[in-house]
Amino acid sequence: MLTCKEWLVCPLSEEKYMNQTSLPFEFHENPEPVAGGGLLDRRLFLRQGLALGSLTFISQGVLASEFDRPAWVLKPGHPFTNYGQPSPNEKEAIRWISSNPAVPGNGISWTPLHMLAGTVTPSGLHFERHHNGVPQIDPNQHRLLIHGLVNNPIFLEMDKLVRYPMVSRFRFIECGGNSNVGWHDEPTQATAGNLHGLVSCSEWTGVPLSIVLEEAALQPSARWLIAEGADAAAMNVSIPIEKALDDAILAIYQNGERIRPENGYPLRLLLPGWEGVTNVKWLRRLEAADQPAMTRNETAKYTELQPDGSARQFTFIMEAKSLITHPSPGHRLQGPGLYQISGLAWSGRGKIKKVEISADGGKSWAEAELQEPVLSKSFTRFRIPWRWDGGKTVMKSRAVDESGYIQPEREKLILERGRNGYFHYNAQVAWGVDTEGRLNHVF
Ligand SMILES: Nc1nc2c(c(=O)[nH]1)N[C@H]1C(S)=C(S)[C@@H](COP(=O)(O)O)O[C@H]1N2
Ligand SMILES: [Mo]
Repeated sequence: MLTCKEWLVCPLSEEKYMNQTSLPFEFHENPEPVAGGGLLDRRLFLRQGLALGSLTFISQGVLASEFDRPAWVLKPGHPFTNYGQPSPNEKEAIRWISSNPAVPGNGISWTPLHMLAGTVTPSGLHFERHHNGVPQIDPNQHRLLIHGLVNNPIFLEMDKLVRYPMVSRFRFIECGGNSNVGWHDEPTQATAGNLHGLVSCSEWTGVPLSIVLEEAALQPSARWLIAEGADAAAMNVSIPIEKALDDAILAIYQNGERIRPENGYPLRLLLPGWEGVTNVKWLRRLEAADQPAMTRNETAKYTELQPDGSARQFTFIMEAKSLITHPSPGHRLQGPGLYQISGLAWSGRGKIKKVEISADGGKSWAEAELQEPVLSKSFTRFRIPWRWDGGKTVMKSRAVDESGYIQPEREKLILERGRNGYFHYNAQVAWGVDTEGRLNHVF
């Protein structure tokens, strides 16, 4: 549920952005909206931001003598530490944990997407899904076994694996169950992170799986790889050989440092763009087989009952999605004025091509600015300026990826998949704005 605290969001200084009459833009004072509800040209901030580079943002009229020196200027600071921590003033930017009290190692934690900016998820805030706790693995004893339908079975220690050539990729990981409250009848009221934060984006570094598989020499009948983790759940899933040979990575580093224990230390399988469960953590075994193993997580779980009674199975790709993170539920707009709408888009099929925003409940749309670089199967940050008139409205976003796939309306998704769903909810998300500047989740 909504945390009691509200994060106040003040309108941007209109005069700083708008009234620079000496600036060479076609709009100075009141840029024309480009869509209903007060959406403005997506390049507004960019262009004026550039030209404003030389302007000072310190309020005029403050005298140096009134500018008291704060306490921390008057005495030496703290000594430094071996490993940095976030500022103690940022205690609210934490993961929200939901675990089974009977089995505390089984549960999830959400990334606080509504508290973060940019595109990289700090490692300590990467979402988590554990089936049986976080194993404490001694990397010197950890081994990866590659066996089954291979001509050269391989037994790899970590110190051998790190001698293979590596690659680095910014890639998101999203649980197939992310956003599943979207299937409910009524919109759940919670923050954007607590509704949609089973997705995170890191820079992963490791060895392309194809290199190691080449060494193992797959037999022609090998069509699947059964991947197994070294946790007490011994979680395992079946992966088509095509994906393993395409862009799968034996990931060793996350955002520059060794993967965090929670995210698979010392070795995890990364299958870019594919549902979280296939990204096996604490990877210890890859068995080449001619058919899938039909494990729990590809039969009882992570399958989807369709309206006609059949089940979708092996629905690996996470389809395009977008989410307005700012402003979002929990944030409170402080009166009418100019705001920046910002959020994240991602697609398991490749790059995000376009994100459109509506500030009038879907009647009209305007294209948001995409922050460079736009990377494949990675978070893309979008932004658009918006002048809120103080009235009640609904804002939404929709993503289009490079395959041409358009993030569906909720009604369309439900029409296609029925109401028995739990996984793969990727419909457009709508936030209602009330006249008090509060945001809430609406369908
Ligand atoms: N060994 C093992 N791998 C696992 C899991 C697990 O419980 N054990 N959970 C899976 C699921 S369901 C998801 S969504 C992702 C979550 O990865 P994260 O905890 O790094 O975010 O890991 C997958 N890999
Ligand atoms: Mo998951």
